[in-house]
Amino acid sequence: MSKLSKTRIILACLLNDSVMTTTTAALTPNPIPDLGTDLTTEPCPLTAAQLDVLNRQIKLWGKELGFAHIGVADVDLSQHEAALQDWLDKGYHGEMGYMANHGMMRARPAELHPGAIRVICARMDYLPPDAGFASNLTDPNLGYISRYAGGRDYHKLIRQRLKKLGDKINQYCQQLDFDATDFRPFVDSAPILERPLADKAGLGWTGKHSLILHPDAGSWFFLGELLINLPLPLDIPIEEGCNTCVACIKSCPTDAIVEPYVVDARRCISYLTIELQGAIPEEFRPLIENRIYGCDDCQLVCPVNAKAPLTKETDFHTRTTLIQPDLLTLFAWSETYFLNQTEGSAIRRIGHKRWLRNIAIALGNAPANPAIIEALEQRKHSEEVDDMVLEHIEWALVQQIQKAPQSALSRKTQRVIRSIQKGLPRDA
Ligand code: B12
Ligand code: SF4
Ligand code: SF4
Repeated sequence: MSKLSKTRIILACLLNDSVMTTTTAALTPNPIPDLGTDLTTEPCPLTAAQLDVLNRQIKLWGKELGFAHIGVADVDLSQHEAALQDWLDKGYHGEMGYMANHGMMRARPAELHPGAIRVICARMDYLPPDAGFASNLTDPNLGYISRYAGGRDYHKLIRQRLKKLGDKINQYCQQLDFDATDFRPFVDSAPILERPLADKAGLGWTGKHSLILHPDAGSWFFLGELLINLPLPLDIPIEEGCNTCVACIKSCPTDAIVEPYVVDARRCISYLTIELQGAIPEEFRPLIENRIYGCDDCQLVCPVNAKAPLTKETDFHTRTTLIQPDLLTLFAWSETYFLNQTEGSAIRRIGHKRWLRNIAIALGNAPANPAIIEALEQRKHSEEVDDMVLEHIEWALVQQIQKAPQSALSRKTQRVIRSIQKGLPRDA
């Protein structure tokens, strides 16, 4: 079927939208784009009743596919364009060029995928069992890895599930002799404003930390979307529930939440440890403490997370080597071992050099320890270290040496002691 006739069917469906009876929001038609075409030539074969049944079916299929909540929004994000532009104008995206490259297309799903008139928004929970947040953050000799990243990379998993959902919708429509269903799954990587869409689709409200949260589900979940050309009934946004709380803003280690709902990514530990390619600015290094991949603090202090469910996906459980991991052990990983241990994980994306960079900072922040100094000294001479990593190792060494007690033994004596501990453990 040609793109034009598909568009005609879609627009005819849109006109039919006004007879839907499911939700009040469903009665609000989208503005119809002026495509200069005759909209009446091909009637939409799906009736409002059929779309209503399909809508309920989509939610059941979503559950079967592991999504905890599915909601439907229209594609109009025009009210977010000014906030997005302001965020970009202030440079809050830092080095994330892809955030600015697509202009306002990020707020215009219908431009991203022509013909799309609805967004099926999905939530998948990722909180692993035995998260051990406090014990991990309290011990400065352990690395803290954001809990979304300890298991399998979510991008592929969620996209595959969304594709399956789209295929089911397609099959259903084909049974009704409608073979023009057209959909496209999105998860994170593509330039779409996922949170405002999820907010519209009733998946939760936008918290002051800018994440989506739900009274029954907290915020430990990923979002994914299916852009589609069917005029499904719309869901209704839920009421905002932060009220007077400002816990996330107050607790952010780097003051990255510069005003309610607005995060300056350049200050966010998630950006600094994951997105930033080069050196981490010195002012942030002590504040990062032992967080070596991402940060969860604004979610950890959020009272709404008290009720958050654990993930049902065993793939999101934290891998054994990443549970409360010892910094020195992680720092000793060769590139080959790093690639092997992080196979299929989001952590792999930052590469071994940025991994070492992040761990070097955490080692610099750890209490004075001759073993840390030795490990840093050793790494300095490793072939796997470039100038960027080296600079962080030098910084960490300075921190370690400065923290060593004034009455400390000479470096030579310290080395002798370490040799004794290593070589003569019985007599040490
Ligand atoms: C770039 C990005 C980042 C950047 C920037 C974060 C940011 N707050 O913008 C960095 C690297 C810092 C980051 C960090 C994290 N991210 Co991130 N990130 C994204 C990405 C790719 C784009 C976000 C974006 O467009 N930001 C630009 C701003 C302008 O848009 P926005 O915040 O979405 O929405 C604005 C408007 O809607 C408007 N607005 C909405 N409501 C209201 C209400 C009022 C009153 C006002 C004034 C404004 C307003 O203001 C908002 C803020 O400016 C999305 C995926 C996606 N494609 O959307 C994931 C995404 C937002 N990230 C996610 C996650 C999980 C995280 C982390 C928790 C990861 C971690 N543990 O380290 C942290 C949380 C940090 C935080 N508090 O935001 C999830 C969030 C899931 C959820 N429950 O909401 C997403 C959706 C990925 C996914 N598919 O699941 N992220
Ligand atoms: S993830 Fe951490 S650094 Fe980023 S806004 Fe939340 S608390 Fe602040
Ligand atoms: S910590 Fe408080 S202000 Fe921040 S998102 Fe949670 S409820 Fe809202």
